[in-house]
Amino acid sequence: MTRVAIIGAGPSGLAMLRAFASAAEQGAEVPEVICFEKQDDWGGLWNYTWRTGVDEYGESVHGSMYRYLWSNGPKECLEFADYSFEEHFGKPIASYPPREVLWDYIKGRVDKSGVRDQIRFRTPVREVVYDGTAGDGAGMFTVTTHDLDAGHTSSEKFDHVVVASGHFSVPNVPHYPGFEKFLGRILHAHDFRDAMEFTGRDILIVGASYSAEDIGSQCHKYGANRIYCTSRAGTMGYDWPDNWEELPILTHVDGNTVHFSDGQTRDVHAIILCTGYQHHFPYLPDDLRLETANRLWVSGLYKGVVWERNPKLFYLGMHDQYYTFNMFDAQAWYARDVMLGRIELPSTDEMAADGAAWLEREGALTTAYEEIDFQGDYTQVLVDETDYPDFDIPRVNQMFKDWKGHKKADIMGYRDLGFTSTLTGTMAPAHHTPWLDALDDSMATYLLDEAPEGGG
Ligand code: FAD
Ligand code: NA7
Repeated sequence: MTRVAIIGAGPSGLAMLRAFASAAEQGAEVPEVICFEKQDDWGGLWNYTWRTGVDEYGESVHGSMYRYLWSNGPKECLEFADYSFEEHFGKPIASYPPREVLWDYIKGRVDKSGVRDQIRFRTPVREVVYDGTAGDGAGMFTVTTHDLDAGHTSSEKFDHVVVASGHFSVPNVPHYPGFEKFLGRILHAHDFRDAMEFTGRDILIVGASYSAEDIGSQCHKYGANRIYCTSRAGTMGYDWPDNWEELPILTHVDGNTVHFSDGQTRDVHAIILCTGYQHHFPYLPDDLRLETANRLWVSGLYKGVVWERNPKLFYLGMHDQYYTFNMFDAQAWYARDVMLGRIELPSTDEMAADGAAWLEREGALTTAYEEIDFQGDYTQVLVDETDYPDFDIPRVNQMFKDWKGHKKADIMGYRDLGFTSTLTGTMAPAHHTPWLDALDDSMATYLLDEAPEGGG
């Protein structure tokens, strides 16, 4: 029997399990599928951990999410096309749920599919080796894993490997002169856990993307005194609260004083490096390893999924993301259909030419709206080639564009607005408490119909 190894049980790996389960439900003969997950539960980044650094086994901590994290995009843009939020929660909910709510939703679909026993938890993959000639189709992968409970490693053969280990976990940590003598705390966003640590403090945030924006917003919400943002690329351009200031890139640090390229200085208690992440696959050899920056098109992957140099290997979730869960699903459905022989791959040259065309289009993108359309078009291609339920991608593109506009209009208030599900047609109700006042991010409080006594 054909055997498939999936590396990681986050949203991408779970999409792969769900794709095979869906085919099996429809009577298809599916391979034996085993998913290896280094953490002790599923959900990937959505499975919050308080730990930083290394875990109880000495493994690097995967989690980059923090307490009080709320979705930074509308849930209607990521809804699984085969499992609506309304089906999961039994009622309509607001558009920007906190992390625990989204984790529950992710778990709900795979619980229902009965795939948990296909996952080996606390089992990091240590090495993947292909024993044939790349591209000959005859070889097998040897996957070596470490059972952390039993404390031993073992190797198994697989026909296919699906890499779904994420790419927002291993931090990109730049150095600026004077960091080594800074008189406060320097941390990367990956290790940020609780904004209350910075209540009353003056902080510097380095970077100008999602983490900078959201960690800064969290710190403001939980009472940071002053928030300074510094970046190479220019300002984020939002209408920030009065205690927030955007500055040019820092040049160096002297004691607690940060110096910026225009000669200004500010004194801070802490520096949070929101400087992005690395695609990092220490278990893969050179010939199988994807190397890329965080971008909307990734070279070397046909349809963004198939490793062109050895099409028995697949990657999921490797692009920079507007679309998330539903795009991972479409990718998983595509990878499944290649593995099941339902999709025949073209020649290596044709795959490369297809990728080159996407890369060229990506290179010409100049606005966020164009980027959204680009990723929507890409997702549509995968949906069209598989039986993943068709969902209204032009509407989702429009929701992303509206979301951009809402943020521009009110960066602290955009989460209070709602969107209509493309699956159910239901307009999301307003949450009982505006995001800026909602200090309790628990699922229990979030799902209440009215604000609890004392505030939500
Ligand atoms: P991950 O969620 O990273 O899962 C990868 C899994 O692989 C993990 O469980 C990990 O333990 C496992 N793994 C890693 N290495 C190994 C190994 N060697 N062996 C075995 N298992 C391994 N997206 C949104 O849609 N909305 C949001 O609001 C949002 N907020 C975000 C906030 C933060 C701070 C971050 C970092 C990301 C956010 N994202 C958000 C994007 C996020 O990347 C996706 O939602 C999603 O988690 C990606 O799923 P994944 O399965 O590809 O990767
Ligand atoms: P991103 O989106 O990859 O952004 C990384 C940011 O870090 C970006 O603004 C970069 O600016 C900046 N950066 C990178 N290196 C440096 C150095 N050396 N100095 C200054 N600034 C630097 O990562 P995020 O963490 O924001 O978002 C990733 C995911 O997490 C996302 O899905 C969110 O939902 C949460 P640049 O443009 O390179 O100058």
